This record gives sequence, structure tokens and C-alpha cells, in this order.
Amino acid sequence: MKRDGFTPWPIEFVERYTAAGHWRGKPLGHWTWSWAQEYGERTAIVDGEVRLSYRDLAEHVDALADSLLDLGLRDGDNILVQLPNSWEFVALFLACQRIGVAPVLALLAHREHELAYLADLADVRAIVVPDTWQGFDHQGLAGELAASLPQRCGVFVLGDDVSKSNVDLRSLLERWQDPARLRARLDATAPDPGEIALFLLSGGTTGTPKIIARTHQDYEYNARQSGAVCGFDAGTVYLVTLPMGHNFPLGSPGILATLIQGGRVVMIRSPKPEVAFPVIEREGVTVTSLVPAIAQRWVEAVATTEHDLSTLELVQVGGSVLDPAFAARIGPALGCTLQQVYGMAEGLLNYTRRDDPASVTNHTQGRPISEDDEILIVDEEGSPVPLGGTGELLTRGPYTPRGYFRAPEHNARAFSPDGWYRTGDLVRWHESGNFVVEGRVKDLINRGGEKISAPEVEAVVDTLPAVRRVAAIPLPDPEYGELVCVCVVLQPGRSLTLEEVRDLFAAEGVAKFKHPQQLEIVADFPLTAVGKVDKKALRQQILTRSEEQAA
Ligand code: OOB
Repeated sequence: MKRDGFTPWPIEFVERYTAAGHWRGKPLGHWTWSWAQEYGERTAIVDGEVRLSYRDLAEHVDALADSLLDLGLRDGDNILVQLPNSWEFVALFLACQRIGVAPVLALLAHREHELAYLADLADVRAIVVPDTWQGFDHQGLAGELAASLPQRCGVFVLGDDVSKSNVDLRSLLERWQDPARLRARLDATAPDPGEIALFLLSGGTTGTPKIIARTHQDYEYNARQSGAVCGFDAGTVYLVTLPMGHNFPLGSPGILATLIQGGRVVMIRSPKPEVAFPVIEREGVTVTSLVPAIAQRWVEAVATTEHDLSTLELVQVGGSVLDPAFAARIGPALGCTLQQVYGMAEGLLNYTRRDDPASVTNHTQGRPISEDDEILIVDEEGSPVPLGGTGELLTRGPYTPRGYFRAPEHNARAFSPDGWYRTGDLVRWHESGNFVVEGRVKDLINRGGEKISAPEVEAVVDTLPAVRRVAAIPLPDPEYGELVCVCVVLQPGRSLTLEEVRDLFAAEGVAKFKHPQQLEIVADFPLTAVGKVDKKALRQQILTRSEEQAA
């Protein structure tokens, strides 16, 4: 079912991607049974003591899809999903794909500030949460949020403590119908493969978060082609270490490519070495994906672990800058090959290849996966830079959508008139034909792979009466790469502390990872030639000031 606010690919590109075999004309949900037929009794998913075969998975997915229909969800509806890594989350994701319901993949760290916005933007018909998670009452918040929305919105809960007014997600997964008949019924009403399958969150560079609609066939290609490039096969045992609502573990190549290949997906709920290492040993994990901050913890912990990690073949690291000196330590420490991944929820994926020499895997962020990924590297005027020069990366391709969802004004800036996505990343070509990410022109803070929109932080700080002007900037952080620093010009005679700023973020229900870690009071902001805050100069000013204070 068509939704408004989606920017389609022009027809000539649809034809081109279809003719090339990238797009297969099938909804994502079609594949669950095609995998079950091919891989049948092999184990698809392991989650603690739960082990599901491909057939079990397909049956649970259909049972859940049917229950969602019973609850009134329909092709064209959207739901907000905020769940920990679990087999139920995978089943829910696939069940949605069976019936054309698109999940908005929120993070567990999100609170009312983010969830209320997303629920409204996507006009969601249900919110799916754990009962509690790390001491937070998600069920309570979801209930309040659902009640505050103009549309009817259900609350589905995963956990042992589901309140009577809500729907118990586990009960929806129970199988009681004849699987063949149910399958035929669901097949008959399968969604349009060119329609929206899921929404990924954008790192964002605007005051309000943006979401990215990914279609069934573009996302299937995203996963399948990633899997092919990364050598996923039936022997792959993929550990889901990062939160699965992220594009990286979900479909790059992640969970979906493992299932496409008939491998085994192993779920854990925390990336901590003490959680991951025993599971790697027990399940014989061969591949996982990490952000640099977590890779750092693993490399430190492996020195003293008693667990046997020798089955690990490939560790993929991406999401934020990886220091080349540290990169060189990862493979030897973990006894596997390092693969750098430079990707984005907006589409384009780059991987170093498994057989690249260390000079490439340690120093570059990989190259695109598709022969139809179009690449431009341009200067500030939009002209291509000479080969080897650094510029902004622009891209188009078979899994890079042409616009953000319901964001026409932002799209006019983020996409060129002929559909190129402006990544905001500064890159150059390495002589190996791979990208080196040199920096960015976009206004965000990358904290250990979690993206924080600077304008979003600024909009919150700006509501404080003491604040005349505010600018959020990234400063170096030893553990997470970057931290959020807010620079404030005060109103005359006023004062402000970091604690007051953080209290405000907590009171506003902003996700914890966005709370500022540093506050700098300045007399004024340096300005660019066109009168905007010169954040580069401001950052330099703050860094120099801290150095002087430390000396
Ligand atoms: C991944 O996706 P997002 O949407 O959270 O963030 C995308 C942005 C990129 O535009 C770039 O600024 C940064 O994150 N980034 C990297 C990087 N990988 C992503 N910066 C430096 N080095 C890298 N290797 O982060 C994502 C999506 C799919 C796979 C992997 C990562």
C-alpha cells in the first residue's frame, strides 16, 4: 500500500536495477518461506536456550503476521519498534514484511523526546517495547505515549510482566493454525515489493530527526549483495553484537544476509566481552560486527580471557573513525581478519574485502558493493575534485533512496536535483580504489557510532533562559571518539552549569547518549564569511583553551 511522503526512484532507474537483477520483485517477507524450503531443519536463530530452525522461524513469523492482522494492522501501516536483540525481534521484523507493515526501528536509549516525534511523524499504529529494560519502564512510557496520540495506537510488550491493557507479544507468536493454509493466505495478500518495508533512523543534521524509508527490494539487495561481498555462506555463524535496529547488524550484511545464505544468527543483548566471548565459544561464531569503541574493549579483554575465540574468522568494524594504529592490532589480537565498513542508513555501503592486504584493511574504509553505485567527490562549489583529492561524497544507487520520509524541505538540501544524496562525509580515493574517510561537513557528533544531530542538541539548550546563543560541537573522547560539547553565549548577568544543562535533557526525556558532557561559556562565536557560526574555528578555540588550562 502506498504511503505519502516517499520519494520513488525514477522509472528509468527502476527498470535498470530490475534488469540488472538487483531488484527481484519480491517483498522481503517472501523470503522467509523460501529460506525454510531450502534450509528446513537447520538452525536459523539461537537466542540463549532458544534454538529455532528455518521452518520454526517461518511458522512463528506467519503466526505473528496473522495475529497482527487480527489486531487490526494493515498493509501501509507503520509501527514503532524499540526492542532488545532477541529472536522475537527478528520474528516481528519478518512478520511485518509478510503483511506490509513497516517498523520504525528506534533505539532502546530513546525516550519520550525521540519516541513522541517518531510516533507522530510516521503516524504509527502500535508501539512495541520490552516491559522494562535496564531498569527503565518502557511499558509505562509506551502506554502514556500511545494514549497521547491522535490516532489509535496499540502497545505490544515483550517480557514477563505485561500489563492487562497491553498485548503480550509472545502470545502472538504461538502457532495453532495449519502452516500451509496460513502461508497460502498470507502469500495471497503479499505487499508491493517497491513499497516501504522499514524505516531506519538517520544520524541527522537537523533540529528534528529524519527517517529513511527502505523498500523491500532495495533492502533485500542491500543485504544479499553485502553478504556476497563479505563472503557470507551456509557456514556463517553471525553474532548480533550491536543493537539490531541499526542498519549494520540488521542488513549490512548482518542478520538478513546470514539468513539468505542459510547460516546461523546468534543473538546477545550486550556487546560486553564477558557476555559475547562465552557465546562465541559455545556457538562457534565466525563473524560479527562492532563499532570501534567496542572493538577496543574486546581487544583489551581478549588478553586475559579464558574463552576460545578461534572460530572467529571476520570482525567487521564501522560506524565511526577507526584509528589505523589500532586497526592493525584488531586482527592479531582477536585471531581473525579485520574488515572495515563505511556505511550509512541512507544507503551506500563500502567494505574492505577479505583478501585485501593489511595496508588496505588498516588504512581505508572500503569500496562500494554494487557496480551500480554511482560516486562523485566534489568541492564546495559542487565541482568534481581531481583524483586523489578530498571532497564531499555524493552518491546514487540501487539501495540509496532518493529522499528522507516526509521531509521535503530537508530533501531539497540533502539531495541534488538529479537525485544524488549528499552524504556530508569528506572522503578521498586511496590508490587501492578504496575510500578514506577524512572528516565531514555535516553538523553532527559521532559518539562511538551513535549519531547525534548538533541542531537537535542546540534546540534543547536554547530553551534555557540563561542562553543567548548555543552551538554543539564534537570534542575528542578517548573511549567513544567524540563527545558532545555545548558552547554557550550567556544572556547578560546570567550563569549556567553543565549540571543544569544535563538536568534539562533528562527532564525533556532526551536519550542519554545525547546529553552534553561538556559546557563551555564563551563571549561570542567566531563567524564564517556568510555569518554562520564557524564551528571549526570554535572547536579549535575550545581545544586551545583546554590545552592552555592543562599546561
Ligand atoms: C552507519 O550508519 P549511520 O547511518 O549510523 O551513520 C552513517 C555515517 C556516515 O555518513 C559517516 O559519517 C559515519 O557514519 N561512518 C563512518 C564509518 N562508517 C560510518 N565514519 C568513518 N569511518 C567509518 N567506517 O554508521 C553504518 C551503516 C551500515 C554499516 C556500517 C555503518
